[in-house]
Amino acid sequence: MALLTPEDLENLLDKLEYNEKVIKKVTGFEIKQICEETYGTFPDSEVVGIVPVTSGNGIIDNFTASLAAIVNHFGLKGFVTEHTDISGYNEAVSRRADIIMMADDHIFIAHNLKNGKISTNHECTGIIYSEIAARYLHADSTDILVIGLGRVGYAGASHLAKKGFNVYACDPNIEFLEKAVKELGVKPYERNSGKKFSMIMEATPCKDTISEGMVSDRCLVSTPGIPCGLPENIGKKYKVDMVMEPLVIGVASMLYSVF
Ligand code: NAD
Ligand code: 2YG
Ligand code: MG
Repeated sequence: MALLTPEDLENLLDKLEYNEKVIKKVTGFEIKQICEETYGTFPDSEVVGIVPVTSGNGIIDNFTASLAAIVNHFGLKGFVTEHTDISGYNEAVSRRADIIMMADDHIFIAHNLKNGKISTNHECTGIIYSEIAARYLHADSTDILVIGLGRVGYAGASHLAKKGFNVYACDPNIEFLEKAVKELGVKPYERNSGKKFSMIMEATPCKDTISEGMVSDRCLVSTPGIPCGLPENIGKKYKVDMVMEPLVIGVASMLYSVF
């Protein structure tokens, strides 16, 4: 799995502000509203304890501090524990956290100790980015393309299929594609089919995954993928609107899913 770098976490709230504007323009909604409607939940002054985790590749500079800033931005009270790992978890509970957030190299979770709900970043990121794509005001049909069917993309495709969208998908991993066809009823996207999309969700760790043949004029690309999968020249030529942000939107989705 590709890990976040401290550079990804620079200027997070500026990137959020830019993406808030794009999301409002292309969907008519704010991120908070989309989260509320998606999960049917609202914040209730929860306290969020954020625990640094040293296992595997260890602490990522600014990761937990960024989470605290995000939690505070959404109107909750977040704190980073002084201790790490199990001691940090114990400290978060002792300091009366309602929700614990913590990540190792494999999984990033939010756990609400009050109601028992637990969420993962990969699933919540898939849900929120696909939900944003699905709300495109100028969509030409209910056809939507999901590029990448790993942990995030599969969750997105699953969410869209449940919402009744006509989901097309591609992934060079044939097993992943076959699994999504069988379990979710998605249609494999054929490169030479000539089919273009007004809504695209991209969830890969690769560049240039979006080709000219996929995009219709003024389409929306909603992508958590790092680095960006949309080549700049294609974005310009087809006046593509793009939602792409490294952490905040997915974390907002995790929080609302456990309220
Ligand atoms: P993953 O490794 O589980 O899945 C990635 C999938 O993309 C794989 O199945 C791979 O075969 C597929 N893929 C690679 N090249 C492709 C191509 N050209 N066309 C179609 N599919 C292709 O990764 P993941 O956990 O699902 O994460 C996906 C991306 O999202 C990563 O870059 C990750 O860092 C990022 N991410 C971002 C956020 C955020 O908040 N922005 C949150 C979680 C993950
Ligand atoms: O506590 C710490 O500082 C570290 N143990 C955090 C490790 C997080 C690793 N995970 C990732 O980098 C991401 N793939 C998940 C974060 C999603 C947002 N892009
Ligand atoms: Mg995000």
